[in-house]
Amino acid sequence: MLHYLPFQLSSFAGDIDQVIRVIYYIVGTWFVAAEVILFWLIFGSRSKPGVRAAWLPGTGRAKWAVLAPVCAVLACDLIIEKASSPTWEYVKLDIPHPDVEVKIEARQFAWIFTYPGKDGILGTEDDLVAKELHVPVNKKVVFHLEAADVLHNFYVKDLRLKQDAVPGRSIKGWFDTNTEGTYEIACAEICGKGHTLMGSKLVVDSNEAYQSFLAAL
Ligand SMILES: [Cu+2]
Repeated sequence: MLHYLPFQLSSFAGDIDQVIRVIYYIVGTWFVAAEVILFWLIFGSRSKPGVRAAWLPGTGRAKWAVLAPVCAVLACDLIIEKASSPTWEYVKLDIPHPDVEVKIEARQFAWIFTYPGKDGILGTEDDLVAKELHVPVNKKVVFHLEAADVLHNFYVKDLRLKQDAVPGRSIKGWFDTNTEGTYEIACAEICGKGHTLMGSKLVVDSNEAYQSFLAAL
């Protein structure tokens, strides 16, 4: 099933897939174990002639029937934590120096992308506005994600990037890309009647094509 994971467009996509793999195998093992125990209990505990049901007080050896799974779940949590914390640090805490900076605004039901104009500063009068997100390939893009009305979520599956957009907040994040092409942007938070139509495109351009895109805005 894991080979259905989408293309790895960002430098952190492989790391995130690795975390998904760890969780997949841990949860998969638990699922199989839980079903085996469930059916064993159902069929093993059926009424037998001459055997009366007994009440177990949950002390002595019986308490380990509860404590052992609790300890195992805690151990699995720590394994997932250990596997995911370097990725979390790389993606969420170490925001790199940007090659491109863009403001991403989500509103019912569209995405608006704002680039700095000639002055290179976002939030000034010469800013450039686009309906598609163009970025140059192999560059680091830092975004400032905002929501104009309700909760939205900026989701690009090929980047393995999914970030809530929260009204009243500007959330900073980053990504990079390794292959030119056009990729889907979706809103991953049910935000109203037009939610399913709230899509856009991430276009990863060559450097020249990106400059032409900016010049045409
Ligand atoms: Cu939305």
